[in-house]
Amino acid sequence: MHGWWGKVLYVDLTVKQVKEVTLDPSYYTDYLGGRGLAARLLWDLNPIGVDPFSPYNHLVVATGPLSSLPLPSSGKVQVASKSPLTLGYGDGNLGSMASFHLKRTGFDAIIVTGAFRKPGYLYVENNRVEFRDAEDLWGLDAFTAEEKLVREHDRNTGILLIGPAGENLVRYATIISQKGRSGGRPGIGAVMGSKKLKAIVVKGSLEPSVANKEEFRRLTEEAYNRILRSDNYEFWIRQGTMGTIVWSNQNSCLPTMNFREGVWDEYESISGDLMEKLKVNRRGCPFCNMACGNVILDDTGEESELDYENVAMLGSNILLSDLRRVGEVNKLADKLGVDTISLGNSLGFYMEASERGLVHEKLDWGDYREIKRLTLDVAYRRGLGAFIAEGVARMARSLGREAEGFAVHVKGLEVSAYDCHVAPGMALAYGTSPIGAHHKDAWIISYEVKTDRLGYTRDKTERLVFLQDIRGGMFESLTTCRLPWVEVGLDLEYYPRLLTAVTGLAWSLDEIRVIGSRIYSLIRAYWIREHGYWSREMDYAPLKWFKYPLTKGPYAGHKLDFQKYNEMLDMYYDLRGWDERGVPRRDALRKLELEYVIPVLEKIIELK
Ligand code: PTT
Ligand code: SF4
Repeated sequence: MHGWWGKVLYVDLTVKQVKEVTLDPSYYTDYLGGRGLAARLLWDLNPIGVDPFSPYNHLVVATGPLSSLPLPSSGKVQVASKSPLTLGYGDGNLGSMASFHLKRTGFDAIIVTGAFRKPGYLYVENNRVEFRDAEDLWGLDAFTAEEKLVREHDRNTGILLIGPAGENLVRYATIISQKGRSGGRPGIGAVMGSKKLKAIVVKGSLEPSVANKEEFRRLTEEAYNRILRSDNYEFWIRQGTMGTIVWSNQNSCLPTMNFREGVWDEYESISGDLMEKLKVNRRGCPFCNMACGNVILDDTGEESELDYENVAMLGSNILLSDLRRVGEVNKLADKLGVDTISLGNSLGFYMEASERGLVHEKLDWGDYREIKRLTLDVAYRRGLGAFIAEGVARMARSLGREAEGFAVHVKGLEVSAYDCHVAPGMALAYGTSPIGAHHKDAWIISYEVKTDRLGYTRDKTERLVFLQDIRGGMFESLTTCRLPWVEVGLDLEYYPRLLTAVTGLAWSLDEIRVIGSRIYSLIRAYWIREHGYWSREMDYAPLKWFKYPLTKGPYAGHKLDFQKYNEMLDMYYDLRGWDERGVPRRDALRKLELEYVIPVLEKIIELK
């Protein structure tokens, strides 16, 4: 096969054994790689209902057929497991040299099961695997531990590791790489922590094969040039994702005060324009010619790499109005290995609970000193930090009914940085994202703003399904960065053409969409299997956007309409081939060649 090695590395930490497993070629042609492959492997390998922190939960680190080949922005790697935050399927991706090296080990993925008795790390060099001691790394922050690992091995390795938050099983701990890349929002870092696995260090030297080298070279050269010549390139290079702060404020979707408002009068204090003035460096992922990691010096004079989501969630959402201060909390989150989106949500939720008098220990909006202290306390699960480390859904449940009304999450995963009081399509995107409320599967809000802001239409629902298939299906599985397409308009057709050149098999965008659809239904089946039931309420956007209208900005007085949201959800289910409960229909599963999930689901729920 070209594009895939056809085998994965299976590592059992408990017994310190490894085996090479050859997969049936259909695992690649039907699921591509990255997310698709991970979802299939977790379905196959995880015991039903496994506790995410049990040694029997599997962690999958996967590349795809295009990842880390010399083509635009290909340096991503997927990390996936059963999530300790949502108890459903969870994943994320990182732009990291770990993608480059894993791709060159001769394995398409590393699957980790079991748990070390004492802290350890994995060293994988091509097909050689070492189980190494990590007692001297345990307890160190992710930056310091990575420096030690670089000294131990050489700089030319790929390193994925966790900080203290992962070690202490913070439910939204992530996996970190290269001092500022983070992936696995639904607590995939905590799964590593539960296995006492501090790091995975990979080094690969095999050359992945490409079927049609000449066509591949021609396409990649053309694609790189198109990116450089695009209209938006110059602005993107200056601001990257940080340009979205001003856009969100203008369009009334900048999360403010725990998603109470969509505008903030101090937005300029955290804007991309200000970031440009403070910028000292720019970083990027492997093979990217539109590097977007903008680095400033934070409040303590150290480097902090900023992105829109981090700054909105740790800025406007908790009323912290100074980019250097936001940068400091962002850097702490990276060092500790905690997700900035869930952290900003959890702090914002607690601030609102405090304002309403629902908690004893007070926390004021924008209290920088307390925010810093609590960020550390979350990672070490100290005092109030241990409560906040549980995430919004669990905190709300323990505080009672009133708190559940302002808890901004879907299926337990905290919402990314777009307020949806006036964005029904985006609200549905959060509602139906396959890992809980993440924008990565369908950033439909930009389309919504340009077309029909207030409509609950079939057009938007169709667009949402298309975006999910492409972003959540294709990009997450290929596994490459989607930003060349989203931000500088690289034609989507490049991807099937590149895939054809690499694999030697003929691919069209429509065929890749079918794979996207298959992955969505498989992940839905996985959620149903793990939860043991399903109901459409699981796909509802947060209650807060239906209940409390905006009070500021051009859309003051607006909120989501519950009945119309439900009508859109019905359209969504119809397009996916799912019934009115959100359960895939038997014939839809057959059509997607997912027959193998039918007998499992039938034991849990009646299939229509
Ligand atoms: C992603 C999520 C995002 S998405 C952001 S900023 W964004 C936050 N980044 C965090 C961070 O940083 N540190 C931290 N401690 N927590 C963080 N949580 C948040 O995590 C990221 C870029 C970005 S920046 C985006 S939009 C795009 N996302 C892609 C995606 O999802 N898929 C894909 N195929 N390509 C993408 N390209 C872009 O990648 P999660 P990264 Mg991250 C520091 O992974 O779990 O999906 O959460 O991957 O290498 O840092 O690149 O305005
Ligand atoms: Fe990484 Fe940004 Fe390049 Fe995407 S555009 S590969 S996130 S540097």
